[in-house]
Amino acid sequence: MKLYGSLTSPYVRKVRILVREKNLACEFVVADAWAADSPIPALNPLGKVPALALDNGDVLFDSPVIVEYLDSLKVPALLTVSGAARWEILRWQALADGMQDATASRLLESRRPAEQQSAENIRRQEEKIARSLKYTEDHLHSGPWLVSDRFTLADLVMAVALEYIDFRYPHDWRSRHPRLAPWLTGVSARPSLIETRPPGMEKK
Ligand SMILES: N[C@@H](CCC(=O)N[C@@H](CS)C(=O)NCC(=O)O)C(=O)O
Repeated sequence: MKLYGSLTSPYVRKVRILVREKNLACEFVVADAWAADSPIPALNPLGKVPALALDNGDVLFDSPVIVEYLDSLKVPALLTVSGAARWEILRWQALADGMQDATASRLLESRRPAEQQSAENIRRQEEKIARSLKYTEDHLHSGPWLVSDRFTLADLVMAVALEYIDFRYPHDWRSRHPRLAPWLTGVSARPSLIETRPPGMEKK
């Protein structure tokens, strides 16, 4: 298997962490979705990373699809649990992906020429992020994990989303969410997170 993606994409990082946590044999191919000669549109018509090329020639894309496939290959399952926990994990993934979508939208808007920027769009994205941070703080349990009594995809995706906010929208969310900050410190100490941190992303 080959995983195509950039070093800075949080969606790609999610998959890389899962590969590392499950010790799967998967080559990582660095590819820039935005480059004129990018191999990505030939793999994914949406032109986005991550894309996972399987050994049989098939290609999977969209990180939730890829993590579900990879998780099914080998125990321990980080997602493929049954019952209420499964829906909780998938909801955390939807929230984390949405936080990344909002952070990326805000970044792209702020990089447009000043006269073309929409302050309204930036404000809307920042509100989504603020509400999601509060939701996460409000739904933390007393233990170290978001769902069940062990590390799951929920912890993985939320840690990636929070570190992406620190990377692309640095602001003091920690003082407003005093339980979330130590929670992230605990999860982000895992080797899988340390090894996949993008160049230039400092650990808080
Ligand atoms: N829903 C997709 C989002 C992937 C995504 O937005 N990737 C970005 C990189 S962070 C990308 O490839 N953007 C290129 C483009 O939009 O043309 C997923 O979860 O895989």
